[in-house]
Amino acid sequence: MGRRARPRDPYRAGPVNATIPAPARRTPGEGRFTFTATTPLSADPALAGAAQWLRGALTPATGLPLPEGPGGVELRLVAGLGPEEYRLTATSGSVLIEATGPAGAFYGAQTLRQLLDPAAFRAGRTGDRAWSIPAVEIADAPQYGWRGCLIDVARHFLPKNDLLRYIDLLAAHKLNVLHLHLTDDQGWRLEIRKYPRLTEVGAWRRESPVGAARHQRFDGRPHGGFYSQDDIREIVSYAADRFVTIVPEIDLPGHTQAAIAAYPELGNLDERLPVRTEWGVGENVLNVADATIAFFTDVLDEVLELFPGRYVCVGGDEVPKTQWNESVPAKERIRELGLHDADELQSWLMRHFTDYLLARGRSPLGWDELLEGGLPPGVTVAAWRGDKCAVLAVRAGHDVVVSPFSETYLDFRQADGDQEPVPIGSVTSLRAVHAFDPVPGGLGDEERGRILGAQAALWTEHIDSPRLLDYMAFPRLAAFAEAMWSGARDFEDFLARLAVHERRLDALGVEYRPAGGPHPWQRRPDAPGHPRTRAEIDAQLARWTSSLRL
Ligand code: TNX
Repeated sequence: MGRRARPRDPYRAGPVNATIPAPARRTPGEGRFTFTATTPLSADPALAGAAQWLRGALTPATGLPLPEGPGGVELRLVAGLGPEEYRLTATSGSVLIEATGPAGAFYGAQTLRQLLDPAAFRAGRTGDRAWSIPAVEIADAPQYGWRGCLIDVARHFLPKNDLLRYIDLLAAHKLNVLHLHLTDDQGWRLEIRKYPRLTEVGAWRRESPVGAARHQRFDGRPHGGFYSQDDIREIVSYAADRFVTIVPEIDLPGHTQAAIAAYPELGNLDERLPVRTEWGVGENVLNVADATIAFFTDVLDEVLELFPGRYVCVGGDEVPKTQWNESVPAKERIRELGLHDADELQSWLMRHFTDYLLARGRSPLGWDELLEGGLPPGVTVAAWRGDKCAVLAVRAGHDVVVSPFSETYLDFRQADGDQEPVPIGSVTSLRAVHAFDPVPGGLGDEERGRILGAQAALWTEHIDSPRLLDYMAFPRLAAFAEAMWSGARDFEDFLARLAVHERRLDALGVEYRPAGGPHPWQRRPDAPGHPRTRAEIDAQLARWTSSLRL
C-alpha cells in the first residue's frame, strides 16, 4: 500500500482559506455551492452597485449570466454592521452577503470572487469549467478606515488606462484610498483650465535620468503626459464605484519646478527654468508673493471641483529654504509677519491653503515636514519620516496617516543583491511589509484613535513603466493590504495563500515579483541604483528628525 495522503488541514486547503487579505473570522462549512446558467443574483436597492460590479466582474470570465431574481446569490441589507463590514454565508443551497452599506456589500462581493477559481479574475473565458465555491461563513471588517496607496504619476506618468487598472487592483485588495501625487519638479499632470501652460509646458520634460542621480546618466528621450479634466472625472467616478477615494496632491511650495517652468513668475529667480530632468530634492520653490498664493488658490478651486473627496493633499515636504533665505521679498515677509525663520514662513504660507480648504469643508493633508515650522490647525499629517513624527503630530492634536518610508515605500528594493531592478533605499521585504503595524509604539488608547490608517507609496523616479510598477507593487501590496485590513500575523500562512493569490494576479496580468527574484526581463542592468543598508537609512532618518523634540 502506498503512503496515505495526510488529512487536509481545513484552514490551509483550497481557495476558501486563500483569501487575501485574510478575513477577520472564517468558519468552513460542509459542501459547495455550484453556479449554473440559471443561478440568480439579487440585491437590496441600496446595495445594487455591488451587485452590478459583481455581475460585471464575473460574467465575462465565467459566462454565467447571473440573472436578476430571488434565490442563488443575495446581497441583503442588514442593520448594525460597520460601513465596510460584511458577512458572507455560503451553503450548498445559497450565497448570502449581508451588509449595512454599499461598501461592505462590495467587499463581500470581492471576497466571493476570491472564493471562485482564480480563472474568475480573467477578462474572458478560457474554456468550459464548473464554477463553485466552498461552503463557509465569513464575518469580516477592516481595522483601519484609511487603507491607502500613493502613486506618483508626476515623476513617471501613468497613462489613464493603467491608472484605472490600479484602481481595480487596490479594490481587489480591499484598499480604499488612492493618493495621487499629481505634481512635482519633473512634471505637472493635471489640466487646469485657468492656467493651460501648467500642462502645455509643465507636463513633459526633455529627458530623464537612467538609474540613481549619482550616476549622471540620461536617456535623451522626452517624457510626459497629463490627465484632462474629463479624464479625472472618469477616474474619480470609476474609483467611487469601487469604493476607492482619490486624494489629489498638489505639492506646495517645494517640488514645484514644473509649475515654475510654465509660469516663471511663481519662482524666486529671474531666469527661465526647464521642467526638471534630475531626481532628488530641488532648490527651486515657490515665492511667497500674493500673486503666487492667488494662483494656487485658483488651482485648488479647480481641484475641489474635480475631486469630491474630503481630503486634499497640499504637500509641504522637502522644502529647501535656500532661496527664501536669500530672497529679499521672503525676508521682508518674515519680518513683516514677525516670524522667526523660513520654516515658520512655510507654515504661514501653507496655512493659506489649509485654511482655504477647511473653509470649504475639506480636510487638508500635509507631509510631516510641516511640524518644523508649526503645524497649521486642522491639517491631517502624512507621517513619512517614522514614528517620531507620527507621535509628535498626534500629541499636537492632529489626525495622522502613517507611511513610514523604511517600511511602506515600495520604490525601495525587495531583496538584497544586484538582480533587483534599480535598487534604492534599504530592503523592504515581503515579510517586513506583512508584519507592518501602523500604530507607533508608546501611544495611549485615545492617541491611537488619531491614527487613521496607513498608505504604501509607489514613488516612481525609478519606476518608468506600468510593468515595473507591477513588479514593485506586487506581491508587497497584497501583504500591506492584509496588514491593514485584518492584521493577520502568520507569515507562513500568508505565503500559502499567496501561492493561490499569484494565480489570481496571473489571471489579471499582474507582473509581480516572483519569490525567487526577477525574471531576466524584469532586471535593469542599464539603470544602476544606489542601494543602502537599513543602518544608513535609519541614520538619515535620525538626522532629519533630530531637531524635533518629543
Ligand atoms: C521622499 S515622501 C519624497 C519623494 C520621493 C521619495 C523617494 C516624500 C514626502 N517625499 O519626493 O519620491 O522620497 O523614495
